[in-house]
Amino acid sequence: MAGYDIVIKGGTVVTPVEQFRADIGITGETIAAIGADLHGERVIDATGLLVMPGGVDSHCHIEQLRADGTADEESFVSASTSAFAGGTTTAITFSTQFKGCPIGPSLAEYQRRAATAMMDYSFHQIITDPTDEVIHQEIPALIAAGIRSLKVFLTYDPLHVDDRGFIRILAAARRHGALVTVHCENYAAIGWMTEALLAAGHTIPKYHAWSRPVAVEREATFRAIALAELVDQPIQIFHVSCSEVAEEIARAQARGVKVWAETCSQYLTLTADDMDRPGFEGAKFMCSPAPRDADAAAGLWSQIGRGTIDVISSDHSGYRFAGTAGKRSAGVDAPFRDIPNGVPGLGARLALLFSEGVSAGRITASDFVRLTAFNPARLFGLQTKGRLSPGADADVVLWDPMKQVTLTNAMMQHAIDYSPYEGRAVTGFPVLTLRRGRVVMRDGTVQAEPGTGRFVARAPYDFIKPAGCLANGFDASNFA
Ligand code: DUC
Ligand code: ZN
Ligand code: ZN
Repeated sequence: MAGYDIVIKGGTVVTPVEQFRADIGITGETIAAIGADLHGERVIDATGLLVMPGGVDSHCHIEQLRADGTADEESFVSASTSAFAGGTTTAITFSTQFKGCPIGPSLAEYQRRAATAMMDYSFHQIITDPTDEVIHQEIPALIAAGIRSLKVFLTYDPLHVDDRGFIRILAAARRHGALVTVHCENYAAIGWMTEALLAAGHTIPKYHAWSRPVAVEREATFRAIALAELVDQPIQIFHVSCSEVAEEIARAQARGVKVWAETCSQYLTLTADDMDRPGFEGAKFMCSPAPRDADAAAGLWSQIGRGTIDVISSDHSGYRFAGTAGKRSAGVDAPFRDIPNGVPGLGARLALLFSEGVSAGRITASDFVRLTAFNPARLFGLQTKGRLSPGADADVVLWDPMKQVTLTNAMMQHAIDYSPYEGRAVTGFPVLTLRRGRVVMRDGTVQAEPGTGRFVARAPYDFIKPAGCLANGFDASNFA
């Protein structure tokens, strides 16, 4: 019988609001129909499985360029493999501006590298040096090219920008239509605490968490929101690590500020105690903000339940543990200040969240779809991603909700030689991934050719429109 190129048959379709038994018909790269008794040239049996949109991971550091011209070890090819293995089909990654340099050349190099991807991708542009040229020429140009999100670091040498620079970036985003994402930690406070800890001989990885307690993140979050409110520019607060920070965001949301919040799998599953493992092991769990404690994770789940936090990403940022290029790049027992920050999580994100969220009864499968695919796509203007509906890209993951798996690094299929989730038991696991109508993973085996991923340019969309609330009604955003 005539029909679709592919029909996914007999599964339970999960949308952001409901679950129902239906078939999905795919024509070419697109979902063409959802309904009963669909027929196709090829049938994928989904009996007993959940059928969900492929994950959208809106915060991944992949092949990120360094100032010396080298790049992080996780390539677009290895990251795509890991993403597909874990049920993710789209990622937003980071193009970096280096201080004292224009954006253009590093963005061009980054685009060249990203062209090897198998997953679909877009970029956040990190702005470190908001010069007149950057503000008036480069930001408008990259936004026009579909890179509709900027990232600002309020801490980290050499990336951080001061408040005046941040305001200039917010105003440029407002003028040209982009979301601004913010890494919120207080630069001076971390510097002061770090020097004090090192002077007292506290150098091992566990002191990373001591150098940046909750107050440091809460203050910067409050300040980022206040400045975004001043300019009337929508923002997303990245990697919220605890409820106290989420409370700052909830207060602003309640008074109508366009501020959204992301947390990451590591803040729901790791704690500061992981950085206190023997020897250098703790370095495997170091990221910023630092993981807190079990109460903080419980607080995050409750903020997710309240709707304060509506995106869960991985902040995938992998550094190898062995050798001298990754976590040990500053030496074998380097002080915590000099150990690269970041944990790999692109491949593990969905399994961790399904298990800790859905299987543990904290959220529904529809919540899971909203938090890990639908909301990130919607908030970042990826119009054809993160949903199963006619016209959307046929990015689909078939999920066995009962499958019990013990996570290993080999399963992650990334370029990093460890996983912080090694040995963790999860219930629920992806068994098949389709990217734009192509099966790219079946039972853990990934098959896709480098270069088949696609850059997703993002057009203007409602979330990035200013709220229209300006103090005294005066719009200063046209002032440089
Ligand atoms: N924190 C970030 O902000 N980026 C990458 C890794 C990390 O830990
Ligand atoms: Zn960050
Ligand atoms: Zn990050």
